Parts: sequence; C-alpha cells; structure tokens
Amino acid sequence: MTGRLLVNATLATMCGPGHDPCAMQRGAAIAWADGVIAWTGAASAVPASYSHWPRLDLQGRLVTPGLIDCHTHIVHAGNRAAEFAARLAGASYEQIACAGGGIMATVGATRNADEAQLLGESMPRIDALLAEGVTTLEIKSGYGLDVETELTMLAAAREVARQRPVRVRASFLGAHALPGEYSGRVGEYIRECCIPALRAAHERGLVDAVDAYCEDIAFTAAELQPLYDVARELGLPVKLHADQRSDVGAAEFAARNHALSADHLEYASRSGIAAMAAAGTVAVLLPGAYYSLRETRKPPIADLRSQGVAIAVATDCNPGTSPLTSLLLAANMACVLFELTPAEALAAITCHAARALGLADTGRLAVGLRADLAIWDASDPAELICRLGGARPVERIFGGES
Ligand code: DI6
Ligand code: FE
Repeated sequence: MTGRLLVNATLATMCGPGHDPCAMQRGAAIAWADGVIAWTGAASAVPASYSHWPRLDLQGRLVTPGLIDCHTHIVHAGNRAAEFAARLAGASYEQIACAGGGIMATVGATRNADEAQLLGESMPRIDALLAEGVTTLEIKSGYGLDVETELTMLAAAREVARQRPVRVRASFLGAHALPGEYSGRVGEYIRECCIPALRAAHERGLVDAVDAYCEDIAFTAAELQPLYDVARELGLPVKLHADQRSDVGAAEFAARNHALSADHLEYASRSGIAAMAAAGTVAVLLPGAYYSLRETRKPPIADLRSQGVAIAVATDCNPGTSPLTSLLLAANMACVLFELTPAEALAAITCHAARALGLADTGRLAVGLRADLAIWDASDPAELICRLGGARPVERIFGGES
C-alpha cells in the first residue's frame, strides 16, 4: 500500500480538550492512504513502513482538517438585493416578510427554477467555499415549501457532491415558512405538505437530517413536534433554527428532541443552554445573520462555555439575512462580534461543525478519519482567522486526493 506523507508540518489536530481544542503538533508528520489518515506524530518518528511514501516537506506550514460549513441555504435561485436596500432604508425583517418579501421572495424564484438552473446559480457560491478549504458542506431545502420543489432542491444538493469534490449533508427544511396557499392553516401544512415531502425525500435517499425554523414569525415547538416525530420514525437526526429573534423555548425543544444542533441562539435562555448541554446538542453560531440584521443581542457565549456546550460557526449562506460565502470570514466575525478565541473559532469550523452534522469521521486529524485536510501558508490558526476572509489553502485534500 502506498499513500502520501507530509513532513515538517504544524498540525492543528483538533483532538484536544475544551481549553486547548487545536492540540497543535509542531515538527509533525501525517500520512494517509486510500483516503484515510494512517499515521500522525513527530516527523522524527515516522515508522519505516511509511518512510518510502511520496513525501512533501511543508517547512513548518500549518495543516488543518478540511473546513466544514454546517449550516447553509446555499442552493436557491435569485437574490434579494432590493430587500437589502429596503432594510437600510429602515424596513424591518418582519415588515419585509409581511409584504411578501423575505423567504417567500426566494420561494417564488426557486419554484420557477429547474434543477439545472438552481445548480447553475448555486455553484459559484459553492466554489467560493471550496476554494477556501471547505471539504464538507451542509445544504438545506426550504425555499420550495411544496413537495416537488423541496425534492428538486434536495436533488440539487445531492448533485453538488457528484459535480464537485465535497461531501454534502442535505437537511430537509420544509418547515421554513408557511406558504401563502396554507395561510392560517399551519397544522394542515405540516400534515399535508411538509411530512409527505419529508417521506418522499427520505424514500429517494435525498435527506440526512431534518431542520425547522422555530420562531415567532415561523413555527412554534408544538407545531413542529409532529414533524420531528416523523423524523425519529425515519431514523433521521434533527436540527433547529432556535431563539434567533426571541426566546421561544426553542433551545429546550431542540434538546428535548436530542437535536444534533440548535442554531443562532441569540435569545436562548439559561435553562435552554443547560438542556442543550445535557443532551449533547451543539450550538451553531451564525454571525453573518447577526451582522446583516444589525442584531445587538449576542448569543450567550459565557453560558455555552461554562456549561460545556460545543460551539460551531457557519455561514448560514442565504440570500436574505446572510449572503456570505466565506466560512473564514464567519469565523473572524465570531471572534470579533462574539468574542470567541481564534482556537475556539477553528474548532467551530472543523471538529464542532462535524459534530453538528453527526459526522465522527472528519473534522480532526487522527488515525482512521477521512483524509480531508487543508495546507496553509501560515504557522498558526490565528493567521487564518484574523483576516477578513480571503485566505486560501495552498492545497486542499479531499478524501486523500488533491
Ligand atoms: N436562517 C433562515 O432560515 C432565516 N434566517 C436564518 O438565519 C431566513 C433565511 C432567508 O431570509 O431567506
Ligand atoms: Fe439558516
């Protein structure tokens, strides 16, 4: 068996404890074969069996796990530039939504697009993330809100992984907004449209997790429970957009349903965070949406830390509240706006993002995990995070291949 060997590397293994998540190894080596990490350790101690493998001397350069964007709405049609202008002129997100803009504007554009058009519009955004070293990408549906378009969005997400060297996790977000045709009939929408769409998507192998938007302007926990019950019946893990604009008890609801992650959390309560800690639910912070909405209430970072909740960060790439296609900029914003340390921010876009997707085989540099990694012309993770986006790996390795 022959693989590849990097020597003289600085490894951010992301295998450390909470206070030292990066667990840096300097003067290190890493070897992989057949897409799987075979060995890591001191460069001076490379076993003889690997020493004849093709090797690259990194001269101290940094190696991180491939980056993981664990919350995106990156597959969609159209843009909402007009809404951006309206918000700057003083309109609120709720006012825009009530006037038929917001999520429903993107639903209109997405219903009018076929899979090829959706892919054509989405691929440049996806390519921007890949160029930054992203090797795993979560993609949500939720701009269809009818069975056919939800399936088209999820099929497009699956197609991304066929056309590009990236792993895609597809989340069903049929409970994103209530479409006009079901106005005033939330229960019927969940029963007659959302759940059948989920079942159809699951039958076609198009869905890896179920997400929902639990918010005063979207769905209540009680309305979402029947959907989550079907997710459990199908063996699908759940996630939740939780307590972004007000405390609606969404963090508790996510934890009660053993959610992989609860995302946003600006208004999450202490007891909600405690429930997440007990359930092992990851907190996914989305600073792009916080920034775009000019939110002033920060997620409860001190509580998350003291309760030991794993913190992930994602772009939330969507055309309204976070048209962001740089995961490194999201990580930078999490530091500047939410006061994460650079080490926490790197964990947030690698090992903790993997947990938020229920993936145990990526996000860290350890024997037996996938050889998804990025090599950087840097010697410390802070050099990537301190920039306002724009850093590029010198090499991106996906499943062992450059
Ligand atoms: N994620 C979402 O789903 C909503 N906000 C957020 O952070 C809205 C997305 C949109 O406006 O299209
Ligand atoms: Fe979102």
